[in-house]
Amino acid sequence: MNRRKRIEVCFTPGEYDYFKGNFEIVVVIDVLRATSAICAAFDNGIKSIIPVPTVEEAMEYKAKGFLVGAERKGQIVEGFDFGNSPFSYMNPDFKGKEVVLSTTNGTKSIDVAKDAEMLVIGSFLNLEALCEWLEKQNKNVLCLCSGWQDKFNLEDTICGGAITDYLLATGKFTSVEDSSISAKYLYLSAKNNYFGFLKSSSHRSRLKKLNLNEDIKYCLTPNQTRVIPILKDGKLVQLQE
Ligand code: 3SL
Repeated sequence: MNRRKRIEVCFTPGEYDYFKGNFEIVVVIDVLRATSAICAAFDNGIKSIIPVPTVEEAMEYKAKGFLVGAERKGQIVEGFDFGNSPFSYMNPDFKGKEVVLSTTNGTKSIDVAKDAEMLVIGSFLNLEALCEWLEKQNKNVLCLCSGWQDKFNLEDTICGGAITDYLLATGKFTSVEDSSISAKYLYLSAKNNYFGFLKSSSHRSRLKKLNLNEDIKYCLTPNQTRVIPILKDGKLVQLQE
């Protein structure tokens, strides 16, 4: 008998331990902006990204001569080459390069889940390609939302809900956790206007105050790329099918 696989949503990296070990694939999501920036980077020809959870580790790479980006609370950390805007990767100088990246929540989630059998990067930018690929894998899937400093956030949850909704509709998956069911319903409420739905969300307001409205619009525009970044030996590279 062909049993259905699970698709579940974990709201924050702080809750990951409760889900850990039951899923062969973990999809790390940080819509605003880390995983969107990572997808944009691969779409623009970057070779690899070394994600690091702390600014101290990022500094060590910088001292060794690596090209290093670091963001905290939405801003570029002083002394680093770039931050977390997807637009920074559209610079042709990044093509074919390896970079190091540390962000407030996104690279922390990657670190928390780095021992998963497969860790891939999800965002609205690569939503369709990712869902199609996940459907074909016949594996249990966990969407790990990065949230904000271990608190729930709306944008990652609706992206996890979009993946859940797609996979449940195939009939090959099931969800048993209330987090996954609520993520799906939040997605269904948001899907006709992500930007409007997130109007008063905390991180949208935070980024708006930093004049990053164009970043928000870009990150909330689905299906701009078919790249699927995957973690291999501590580095994010583009999945080759
Ligand atoms: O938390 C993160 O990893 C970042 O994406 C936050 S920000 O959008 O750069 O502020």
